[in-house]
Amino acid sequence: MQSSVWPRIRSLLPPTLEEFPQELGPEVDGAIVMCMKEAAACVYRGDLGRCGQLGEMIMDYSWEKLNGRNWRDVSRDWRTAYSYGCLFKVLGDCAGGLEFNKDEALRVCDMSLLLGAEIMDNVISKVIQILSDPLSKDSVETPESTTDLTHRKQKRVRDTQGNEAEAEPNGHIPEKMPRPLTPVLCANTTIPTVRCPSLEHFRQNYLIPQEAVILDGVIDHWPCMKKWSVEYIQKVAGCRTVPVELGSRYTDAEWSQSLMTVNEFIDNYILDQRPARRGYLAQHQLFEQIRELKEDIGIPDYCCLGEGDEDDITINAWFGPAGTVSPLHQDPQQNFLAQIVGRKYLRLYPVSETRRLYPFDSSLLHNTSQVDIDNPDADKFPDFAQAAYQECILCPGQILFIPVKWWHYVKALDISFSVSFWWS
Ligand SMILES: O=C(O)CCC(=O)C(=O)O
Repeated sequence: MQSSVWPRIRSLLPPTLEEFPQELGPEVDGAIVMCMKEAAACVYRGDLGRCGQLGEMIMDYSWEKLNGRNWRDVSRDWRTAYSYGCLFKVLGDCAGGLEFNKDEALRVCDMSLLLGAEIMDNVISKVIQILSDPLSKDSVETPESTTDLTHRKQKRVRDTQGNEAEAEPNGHIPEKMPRPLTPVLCANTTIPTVRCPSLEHFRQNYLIPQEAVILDGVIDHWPCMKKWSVEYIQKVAGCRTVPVELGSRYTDAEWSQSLMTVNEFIDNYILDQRPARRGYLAQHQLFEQIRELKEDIGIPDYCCLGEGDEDDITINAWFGPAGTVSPLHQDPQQNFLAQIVGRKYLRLYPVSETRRLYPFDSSLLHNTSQVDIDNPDADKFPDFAQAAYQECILCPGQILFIPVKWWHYVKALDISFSVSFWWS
């Protein structure tokens, strides 16, 4: 018996083996080229089990090539091979019957989007679309990926302050992350807010003079403003694999990145906020990877004042718990930071203050200040206290314009989802 998705997935492939692309470049070992030819032949003679096995072999072998060197030195040929491995593995999985695990197939597709190269006119994204269709229901759902939170076995109890908390299996109630206090802002440092300014007003008063401003009322019509919540993200993206930043801030030595499903991220870092655990889904590929989320947002109209095309705009997702910090840093493009869920505190310093902010010397961190804004060391950074800044609490529905290269420090005051648009 075959899964119900199989006919739709099969229809994405060329009708004959002869038309199946042989796109592997010269860097790929002959043995892998042979595996790929054999896997393609298996598809057309209906031996999908073998096709899946070969796909897994190609994935494993190319994985070593992808991870054996610096990412920027990895050749596109091996990334292409990795994506073909993923495709064959998923074809094998999807053709299977009862034991077809949709979440595992989605995981493999995401690995291809994250690490591989685009193949066969973006076939992997098309497979994801079919797998994500709620009408394809014959797969095995694994407990970790179920969107229903009630499956979790941990007992809910009350902590010492009467708040509901989850006990660990040994009955210990974990210490909860204290919610950050809402800073009180001073009138003369507060970033001004304007409601729906005209393009010309924004250009004359903020873009040309390079002044920060909060724009109110310009994204009220984006579907995300009504739809997005933790539950919604779980529903549309829970089973998707994404990179997550682990650690309090990227300047810390123990900071790292890890791949996990959105559900794992939400369960372990959003809903379970222990001080020792910090995770941030901060990613510029998220909207390319998860099209359902991209459909919920727009592009701020003011981006048309830039010189680039819409395709040149980088859209980043920032999803994390209260207390998540992005250390003081600057970026090389203009930025519209749109706040969708929760509030964020931001502090901005103009480029002219760079000397007082003590950027790191290293080429990797030259755009990051050494000063810990929450706890500045006046002995090491004596001029920092004199640096002039502006600040704001960015609320849902607002966009903050951060001029190019302005330094910005960000702290989430609530569970927060923001979307930033880097444009020039
Ligand atoms: O929201 C954040 O944590 C950081 C945002 C940011 O740095 C950016 O959009 O450039």
